[in-house]
Amino acid sequence: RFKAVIFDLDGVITDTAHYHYLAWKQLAESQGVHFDQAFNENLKGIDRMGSLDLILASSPRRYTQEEKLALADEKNRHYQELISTMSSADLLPGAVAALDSVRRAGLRIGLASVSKNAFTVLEHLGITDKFDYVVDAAKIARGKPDPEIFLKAASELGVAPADCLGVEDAVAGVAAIKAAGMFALGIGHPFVLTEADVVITSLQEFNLAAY
Ligand code: B16
Ligand code: MG
Repeated sequence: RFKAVIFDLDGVITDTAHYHYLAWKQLAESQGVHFDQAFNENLKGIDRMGSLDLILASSPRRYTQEEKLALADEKNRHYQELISTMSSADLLPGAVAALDSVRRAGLRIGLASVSKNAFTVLEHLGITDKFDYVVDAAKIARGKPDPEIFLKAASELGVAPADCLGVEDAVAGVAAIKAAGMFALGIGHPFVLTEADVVITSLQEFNLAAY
């Protein structure tokens, strides 16, 4: 019943969330801010400057815009160093099989990641050519939970939002899919992704015919 499937990247196709965690943790601690896995959950699907603002909110210090840009840059350099050794071994189980099943069913395939490093990650994973359209996060004004990125993917794929299935691991991402008027498939736990239409544990359980 769908005409396109639009995937999130981090946490759905590959686990870059761990690399984001390591890079943010170092940055936060350099500013005297405590950072742990639980806090990292709040940053999933949130863009770079938005994530930094959430971290610095626990600091008593006030930062100028210039200082914030420098800190965001520092985190990004560290993150890029961490992802430079990624390969197809970093694909999450079931990811390639899911992409291939969508292709076989004749649907269009999009990628909606707010990461400005998404193109690099796709190259490392060796799956760039599996997508009909990859949104350039640099051209998106509002991050998730705003629906902009999913609507952009749908319009570039030439498919109405109501005919799209969106796949997300983050609360903000599921909210973006629902705000776009799409069917939301959550990857994770139903008690976390409460807004999703269906939740599965990983793409290993992906079954297009079931939604
Ligand atoms: P960057 P997604 C998001 O990607 C991550 O979940 C989030 O943690 C990260 O801060 C954001 O990308 C920005 O990434 O600093 O590389 O531009 O889940 O939308 O694929
Ligand atoms: Mg994600």
